[in-house]
Amino acid sequence: MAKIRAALEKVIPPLQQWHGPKTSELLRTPGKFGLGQVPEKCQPDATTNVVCGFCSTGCGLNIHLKDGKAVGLTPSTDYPVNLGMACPKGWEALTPLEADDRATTPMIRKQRGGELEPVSWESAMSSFCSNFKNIQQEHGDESVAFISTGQIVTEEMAFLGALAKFGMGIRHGDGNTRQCMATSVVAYKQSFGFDAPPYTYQDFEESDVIVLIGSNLCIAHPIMWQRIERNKHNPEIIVVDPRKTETAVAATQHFPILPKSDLYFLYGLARVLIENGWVDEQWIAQHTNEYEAFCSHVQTFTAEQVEQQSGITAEQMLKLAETIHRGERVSFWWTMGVNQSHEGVRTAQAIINLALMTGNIGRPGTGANSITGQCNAMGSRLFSNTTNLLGGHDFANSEHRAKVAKILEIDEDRIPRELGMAYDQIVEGIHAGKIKGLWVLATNGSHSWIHQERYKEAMEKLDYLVVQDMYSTTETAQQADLILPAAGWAEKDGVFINSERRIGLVKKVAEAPAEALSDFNIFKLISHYWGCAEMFKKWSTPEATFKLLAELSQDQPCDFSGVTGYRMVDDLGGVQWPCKPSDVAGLASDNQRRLFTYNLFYHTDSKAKFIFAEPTEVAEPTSKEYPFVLLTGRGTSAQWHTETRTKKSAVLRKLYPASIYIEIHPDDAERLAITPNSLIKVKSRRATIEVTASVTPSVFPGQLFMPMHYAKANQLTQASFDPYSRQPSYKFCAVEIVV
Ligand SMILES: Nc1nc2c(c(=O)[nH]1)N[C@H]1C(S)=C(S)[C@@H](COP(=O)(O)OP(=O)(O)OC[C@H]3O[C@@H](n4cnc5c(=O)[nH]c(N)nc54)[C@H](O)[C@@H]3O)O[C@H]1N2
Ligand SMILES: Nc1nc2c(c(=O)[nH]1)N[C@H]1C(S)=C(S)[C@@H](COP(=O)(O)OP(=O)(O)OC[C@H]3O[C@@H](n4cnc5c(=O)[nH]c(N)nc54)[C@H](O)[C@@H]3O)O[C@H]1N2
Ligand code: SF4
Ligand SMILES: [Mo]
Repeated sequence: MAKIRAALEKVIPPLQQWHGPKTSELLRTPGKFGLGQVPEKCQPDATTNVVCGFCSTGCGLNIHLKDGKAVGLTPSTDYPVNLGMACPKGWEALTPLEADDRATTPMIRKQRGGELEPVSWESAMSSFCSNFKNIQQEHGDESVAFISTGQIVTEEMAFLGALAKFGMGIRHGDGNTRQCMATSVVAYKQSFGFDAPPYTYQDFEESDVIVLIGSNLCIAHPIMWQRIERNKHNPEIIVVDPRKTETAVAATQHFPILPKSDLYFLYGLARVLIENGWVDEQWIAQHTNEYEAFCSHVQTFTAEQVEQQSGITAEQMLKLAETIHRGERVSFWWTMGVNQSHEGVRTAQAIINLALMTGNIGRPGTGANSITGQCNAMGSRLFSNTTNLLGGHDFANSEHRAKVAKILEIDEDRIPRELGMAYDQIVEGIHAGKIKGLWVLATNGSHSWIHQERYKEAMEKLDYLVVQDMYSTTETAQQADLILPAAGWAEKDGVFINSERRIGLVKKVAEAPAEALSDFNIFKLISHYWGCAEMFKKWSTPEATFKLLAELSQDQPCDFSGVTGYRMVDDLGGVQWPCKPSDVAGLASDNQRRLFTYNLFYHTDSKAKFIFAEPTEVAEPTSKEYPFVLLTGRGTSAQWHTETRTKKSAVLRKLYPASIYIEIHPDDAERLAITPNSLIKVKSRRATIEVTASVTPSVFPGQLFMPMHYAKANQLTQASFDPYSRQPSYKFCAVEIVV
């Protein structure tokens, strides 16, 4: 073991040099595979800033080091994102690294139903390559797929996409971001011509009207909420959410629309703005297309119809429209209440339309702003090689393929000419017997994917399932044939891109346990054993890869070719894209930049486009048999998704209920004789589960809310998707309470 460990250490790239020795001073030792470098010495006792690895806010955390190892952390006071603040997860970020259930060696299940047994990396690699190659030989390249994440660093995200699609011939691969961001990606691409959230966090402080749609900022992005708290303009804070959330309670106006009535509500609002002349005609004429058609479209959304569909009266709507009209700097923000809908894309575009028609874009405190979710959602959107060719390029565009092939020095024919299947199509492809092998990385679909049973059954149907994770105990890892043990956040180097497009640095400040390797090094090992290492010779270290990605981004809207390396990112407190070489000089004095300041959008005529459609019916409306709407989402600021990390902290565990609960309105509880904290059964067409009743007026009668963090939640959800983005509609299904 010691020999293997020593060999493996040689593929681990160096501790970086933000405050330590320069790269050139580090000892360069070619590794066993000719891939890596070994640091000469550990970092001295010091403090170094890294970006948090939970949510997309991307707070800076000062990691305090002793003998080069992290011993504690405090929020950075000089990082432009969080200004000295952190939420409970950030404060506890180092704790999950120490957990007992870390995956410490590769593990193989020799036969179905058998136990997972530890094996060497050599055996693991040989199993990985022989199984996937055999499947591809027998059933074609298309029969192996991967599902990844928005939570590994951008360099790893890109390496995975390139290795899988260019190196291994895999055609179908998707990111966890499909669960989360696909709607915003499509909405922005169609409306603006590129996937480009335009804002900077300073906008939270500069708006005088802040409109939050389907976003529970206080829980899901607490530090963004703190930025609103710092706003000196006494802003109107408007929340559009069916529930009386923590954010709705803190707002100045709450519009508790009926679930999934957003399109009626937003088109109705647009009509009132137009009828009162509260629109910026001149700006619209100069910078947009399709406005006339949009005006005729919204005429049909009468006050009566809007009230009937959304529950919002004409009087309430007029008040909202007036507030927006009076605002000089109005910003519109949305998150999963919009994206996770059967018509998410058109809903997001209805929000974009409001910003365009009122001229609220490109100026401080304005914008049509999609808030991202995971720490590297934005990195995944642009660089995972799934929904875009690396760097926001297009697989179908031959010039783009030629550019990427030239920079990577690979044969252009290795680049697929079309997008692969989306996440749900991969799952259904498994059921249909088309996909036989699956590689799941840094995501836990057996807990988080919609209609859980169908996902779990798909995993069982596979000939071969590989799970690459920090922990061997996740629901998905428990179904694996092979587990590859991964280093986690702070055990490796790379960059995340946060919600405001800021590239921020993650550094290796802790050792991964035993034989666990960074995802980057796992990809290197795979490329070696697969026989395509030659293709990735330019991807020698995370930083070399970062520079490749910067080169790939050149001339794209997300161009960051002015960023010369990690040290620059570190010195500047993160860098927002775009950052061309000509932008660099201004960065030191202006590190809060927004897009569209010159009203130039990314379509060929530089104009933005009004896009709209008729509302459609939800896939599973309530009925006599299933009379309640089930909403799902985030429970507390201390819980992260499927809880593989946050449940490892005793501090965080104290901040939320230990077992699954459901929120129900007091009137419904009384009618059904449900007492607070009693166990009740909730039934959907998929499953019946037992949960604790939390009786609270935060939900309205006829609606229930369940946090997604408990494993059972997705047993109930119904698999329906937005037709354009294929994002799951997690926030609506019909259920009943069995008394
Ligand atoms: N503590 C914590 N923070 C997180 C995460 C976490 O797991 N824990 N996850 C991160 C990730 S990946 C994401 S994507 C974000 C998600 O951040 P948010 O989207 O803010 O969180 P959710 O609770 O999923 O959903 C937001 C709100 O949508 C509302 N909603 C439901 N249906 C509708 C509807 O039809 N219309 C409207 N207008 N609203 C509706 C819900 O009531 C809910 O309050 O959070 C990020 N931050
Ligand atoms: N009902 C319902 N379901 C939902 C949602 C909802 O609102 N309602 N929200 C959806 C949304 S928006 C999201 S983003 C998803 C989240 O769903 P998931 O992505 O499945 O959630 P996580 O628990 O964050 O899973 C990340 C996994 O990666 C592992 N990991 C962490 N860091 C690393 C690393 O560096 N390398 C490797 N290899 N592994 C690592 C963790 O241990 C964990 O197993 O859930 C979705 N599911
Ligand atoms: S708000 Fe998000 S980025 Fe900031 S400390 Fe909390 S989890 Fe980390
Ligand atoms: Mo998400």
